[in-house]
Amino acid sequence: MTDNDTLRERIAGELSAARDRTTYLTTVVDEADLVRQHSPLMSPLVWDLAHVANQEELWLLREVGGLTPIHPEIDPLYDAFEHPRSKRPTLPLLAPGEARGYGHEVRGRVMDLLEKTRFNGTRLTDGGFAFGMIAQHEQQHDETMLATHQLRVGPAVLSAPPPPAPADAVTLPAEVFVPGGPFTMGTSTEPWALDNERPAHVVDVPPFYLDTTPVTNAAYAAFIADGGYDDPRWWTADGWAHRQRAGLEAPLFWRWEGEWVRVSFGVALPIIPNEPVLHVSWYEADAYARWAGRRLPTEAEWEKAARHDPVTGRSQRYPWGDFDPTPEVANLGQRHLRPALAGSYPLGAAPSGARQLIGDVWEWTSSDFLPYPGFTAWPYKEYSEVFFGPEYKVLRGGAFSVSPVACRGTFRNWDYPIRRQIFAGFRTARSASLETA
Ligand code: AVJ
Ligand code: FE
Repeated sequence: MTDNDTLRERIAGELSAARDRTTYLTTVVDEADLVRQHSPLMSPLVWDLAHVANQEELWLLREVGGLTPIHPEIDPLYDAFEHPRSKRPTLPLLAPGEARGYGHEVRGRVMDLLEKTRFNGTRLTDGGFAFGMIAQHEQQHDETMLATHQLRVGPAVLSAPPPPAPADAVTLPAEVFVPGGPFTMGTSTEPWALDNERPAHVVDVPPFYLDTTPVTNAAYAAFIADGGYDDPRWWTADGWAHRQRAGLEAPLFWRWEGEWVRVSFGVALPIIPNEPVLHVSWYEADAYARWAGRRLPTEAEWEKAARHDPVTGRSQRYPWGDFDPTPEVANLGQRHLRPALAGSYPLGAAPSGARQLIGDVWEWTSSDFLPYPGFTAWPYKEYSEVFFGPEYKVLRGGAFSVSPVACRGTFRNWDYPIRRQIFAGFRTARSASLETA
């Protein structure tokens, strides 16, 4: 087999894995549920269904293949910048059957195109970039659709086996030490990395300590029990104003019934104490960290803890090394529908000793979403560039909800600091040198 054939097989596998997940998430509910808006924060599922097909047509059939548009008249309906999510149910969207048919038609032509494509010569096809981007895009929407499922009210329709139990978590230290000094952040070589992860550049990071695992439900419940939501000392001014206005008292999907109960995909159960906390906003994560006498890690600290190998001085692709994620090292890909207990995945530990940096829960960092030095928008400004600025905070590491194809040591996610429907948790840090504390 040539390298081209190997890449072609990998692409075909990633595209069909994405479509399998899309199909699952959109066939476990009935048609009424597909067109209904489950939350003003989310699109109807049927919008995501046609949007992924439309992006696939735009980038692969039209841009790479030079083919004539199939349905140019629907492009504006599925342009995320033309219509906010809250308005999408009022649009003349394709019906579920039509959306599925459109996706099927596009995919059939993409498979023909894939057979003919050589992966060099143009920047879009080099290393299969555009195909990788489209597989990632569909998987990102599969994660968005999973968030819609979590917001949906009604009988449970999703199921998955529980994550594996941790082998040795009780003996773990609470925090790990990351020595100061330069490390390489971002990438110039990862073929399917998106524009905001580029280019690789050296960042000098002072020494710091980082929680070995994400913050747990039990630790977070202690913050609540200590009056953390009623004490403005722990909150930034914006965070406190938001806490007051939105009436925040606990993570989203938690309710008090003499004990804390969490609703997960339609099933209400008491919180699992040692499970990483989920569905907290940046404001809540930041307040918890201050209450704990700590702070959120910066994005550079997070990536250094996750990738820097102090022995070789180089940055690995992942905490565990350079090989792609497997079920033994990280909880990814909706294989389980909840985070694994804190301290799980010893084989996925970073050189720093930190666990679960990849998978389980997205981790809020203290950093604004900004371009790296030398950034250029590619292949379109609306993926990253239009979001750069202080309104968005960076999340790292992916969660159980995201596919490995859309999650790397360099992958950057971002959202507003008030958002909680995403699969976000966090861990805390402290500076090692007093000057920078
Ligand atoms: C990277 C998750 C913030 O969902 O807004 C999907 C991904 N971009 N379609 C988003 C994305 C275009 C993006 N996030
Ligand atoms: Fe999209």
